[in-house]
Amino acid sequence: MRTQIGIVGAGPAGLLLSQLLHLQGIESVVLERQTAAHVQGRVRAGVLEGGTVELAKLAQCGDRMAREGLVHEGADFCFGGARHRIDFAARTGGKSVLVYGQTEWTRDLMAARAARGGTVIYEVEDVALHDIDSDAPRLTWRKDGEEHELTCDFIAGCDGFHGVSRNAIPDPVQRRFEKAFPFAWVGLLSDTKPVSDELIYINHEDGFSLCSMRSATRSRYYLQCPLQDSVGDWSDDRFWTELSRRLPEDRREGLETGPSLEKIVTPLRSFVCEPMRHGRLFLAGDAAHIVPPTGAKGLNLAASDVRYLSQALTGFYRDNSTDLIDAYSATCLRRVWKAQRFSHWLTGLMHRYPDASDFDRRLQLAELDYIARSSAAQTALAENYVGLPFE
Ligand code: FAS
Ligand code: PHB
Repeated sequence: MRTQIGIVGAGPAGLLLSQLLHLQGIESVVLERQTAAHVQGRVRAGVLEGGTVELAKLAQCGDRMAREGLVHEGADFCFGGARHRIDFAARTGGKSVLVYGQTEWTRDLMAARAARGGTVIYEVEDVALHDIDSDAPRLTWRKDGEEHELTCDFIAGCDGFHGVSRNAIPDPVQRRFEKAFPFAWVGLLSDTKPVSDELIYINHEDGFSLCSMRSATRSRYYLQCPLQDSVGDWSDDRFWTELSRRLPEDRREGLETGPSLEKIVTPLRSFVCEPMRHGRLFLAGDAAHIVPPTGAKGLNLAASDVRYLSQALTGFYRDNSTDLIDAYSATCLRRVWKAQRFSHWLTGLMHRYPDASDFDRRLQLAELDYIARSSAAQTALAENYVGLPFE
């Protein structure tokens, strides 16, 4: 097989890149190891920055998102039993975020690629990258017992944290920066009315909680839990009881409980691979970086990488220019590290650290109290939450 761009991974990054390139007349082939149903069934992100929503429109896969997504102009931050709403729109000149599940957007992206005859090959095995230092890189894989090969001009590694692409960057070149957090999140999805119209971030004596949603009838909740916990440790009853305890008193009454549709325990980690480009290989999304989900940046970072990469590849084919290609890694990493900074800061602000001293706890509460009373502090939080401007 021959194409212009070989893409590994059919998650949001790989599908969005394939769609944006197609609209510029650039061919791609996407290789995915799971089934389409498996990819679509993964419940992950829920909050999209305005820049991500704009990119979805540009990719002609944002119609349902615009119809069904929930515009949120603020969120509540709770500590010491009190609720403080931060008005994102007032602090950022009218910017907001859109609540729209990653599963829904993945469905829209899959439909858009299928409608335009995109080549997405599911259930492939043993994808391998070859000759990424040459101008004729190759991908090989196995499917239904048969060996396959794709020659292309460039490879986009969009295969997530556990993919193979990152490892194609040789060790002396590749630098990894990582930090593991001493706690995890247990997440629950339920067809129950959300406890509030907007998200609630809670710093409670017994740990962080987050009240989010996917629609007016589907809720998404998270509780901080010990790293060693597993889903089996968290019955629905235990989850609802603990969530209710951590809610501010005036919200407890309105908590609607019900059977979980899905439960996960996910550890929190920060990770960055530098550079995000080596030869004819570009990394985008979770293949290059992971942020703790506290700041809702993971999916949005994947979208911003793809924005830069699609612009760079378009510049190569349309203007025969390598300027944006050569700048890709540095441009992405400036945005990635700012998102890492915000996610790390918000995680530190909202979680209970097992080894925190009483002094640390007082500092945390003092910073929360400062944010609750300072328009400058609220503006800093809001401008990061809604998404920093693109370069
Ligand atoms: P993805 O991991 O989504 O997609 C990579 C694709 O590559 C997958 O489909 C995988 O099957 C495929 N692949 C992997 N190896 C392959 C191989 N060798 N060959 C072929 N295909 C291969 N972000 C938020 O903003 N908010 C959240 O609340 C949030 N919650 C999360 C919860 C969990 C449990 C996880 C794991 C992530 C969460 N994220 C969250 C982050 C998440 O949304 C990612 O940022 C987003 O999925 C990134 O998209 P991709 O880069 O496309 O990677
Ligand atoms: C979610 O709805 O899954 C979500 C929302 C905001 C976050 C993290 C996760 O900060």
